[in-house]
Amino acid sequence: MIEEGACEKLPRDEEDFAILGATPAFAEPLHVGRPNIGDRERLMERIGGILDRRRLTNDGPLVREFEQRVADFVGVRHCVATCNGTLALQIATRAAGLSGEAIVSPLTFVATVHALQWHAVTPVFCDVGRQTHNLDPASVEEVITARTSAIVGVHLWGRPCAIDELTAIADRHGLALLFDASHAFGCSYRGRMVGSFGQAEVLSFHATKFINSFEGGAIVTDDDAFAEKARMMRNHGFEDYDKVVCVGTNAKMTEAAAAMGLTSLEARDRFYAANRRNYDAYRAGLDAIAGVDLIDYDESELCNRNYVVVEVDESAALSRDELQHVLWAENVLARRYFFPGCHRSEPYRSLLPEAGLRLPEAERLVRRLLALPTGAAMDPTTIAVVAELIRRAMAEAPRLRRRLQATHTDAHPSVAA
Ligand code: T4K
Repeated sequence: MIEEGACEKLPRDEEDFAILGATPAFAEPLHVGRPNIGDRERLMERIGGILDRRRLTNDGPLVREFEQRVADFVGVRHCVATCNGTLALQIATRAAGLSGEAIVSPLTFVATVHALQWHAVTPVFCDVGRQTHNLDPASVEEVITARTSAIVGVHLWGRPCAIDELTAIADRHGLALLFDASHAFGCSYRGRMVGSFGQAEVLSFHATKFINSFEGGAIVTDDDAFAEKARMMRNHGFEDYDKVVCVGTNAKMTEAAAAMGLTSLEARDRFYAANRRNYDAYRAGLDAIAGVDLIDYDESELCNRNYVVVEVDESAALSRDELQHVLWAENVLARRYFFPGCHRSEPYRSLLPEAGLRLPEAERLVRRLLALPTGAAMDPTTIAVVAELIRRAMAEAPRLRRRLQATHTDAHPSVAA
């Protein structure tokens, strides 16, 4: 079974739009990031087992099992599960011994950059490729200085970075190479699973991710020493009872999170299939709408397709922001990931006020990208309606724009809603 959603479409005149006063197309909000849910009975059984065992956290049996399953799936020796991806990034930053500067994409969720700043490593923003949305290797070379200690790549939307090129640059300059693979669990690069590259990669199992553990994350690596350090840092630096050997934090994954993670992982084939089917439905529905381009995934690789992202360019009848307003009024809560770009978010905006000048492609993309709802809670019938709304909105742009200009505002719809 793939279709779990069956989002209720409300009856109304086809000529109408909610932004013009009609009933919204959908009764309930369609979210980007509606969680994928695995087998409920299996989850409840596991939760029951946790209560019976009274082992709730700190390296419990379900966490260990989850770590083993993730490591096997990715094809690495070690998985250190954490309570979220952000702490996994922070621990990876410290375990890799980063200092000085680290090169990072501005087009990512802000946690990637905060993790560096949190450890007093200065993020140096580097531009992304127009097509790939990931770090542009040529631009990476240009921003390496004597203070650079690392490159931190992000596999945005699940599309792997130029891993071979970044590895070559890191090797040539003696830099650490880490990847934020929060979007790319379950994706492959040249036939090998993402998670197995660089010194270590970081995963997120947040509720909105392909595989979720409510909240959760992990560091995956083949480096024995790195894994050992990360494991201790996750638990306050304890090597053993009464023996603290390094600085640490509390980033432990709970047993309940591992129960959800294991249950999600078991359902991954269904999630792959749902996302594939949703992506194809968007591809069909958005076909040949001027200025609206759905991003591609490499058909020869395994991909979770957990993000459905369109670029709305200047040739579109409505701007990205105008389209977003129209969709929000219909209860389609499309998101401007990752507007306005990390370099324009505090504290980086104040620390590096000129950064945008060196980032023309990222600046261009943050004004164009729009993420649309997908995941197992969506279904092709609902997606056909969303796509048709976009098509009709573009066709009736002048009427809609007049209303948008009359009623507001540059306010983001989430503020107005
Ligand atoms: N690196 C990258 C590249 C990342 O994308 C992320 C996380 C991280 C690192 C850090 O990993 P974690 O520390 O989070 O494990 C969300 C998520 O909070 C964030 O985890 C995620 N990236 C980012 C892309 O999206 P928001 O503020 O957009 O959304 P949020 O959590 O409010 O969820 C979006 C919508 O999804 C909600 O409005 C409603 C729906 N939703 C959400 C949750 C949590 C549900 O229906 N049920 C839910 O339980 O940041």
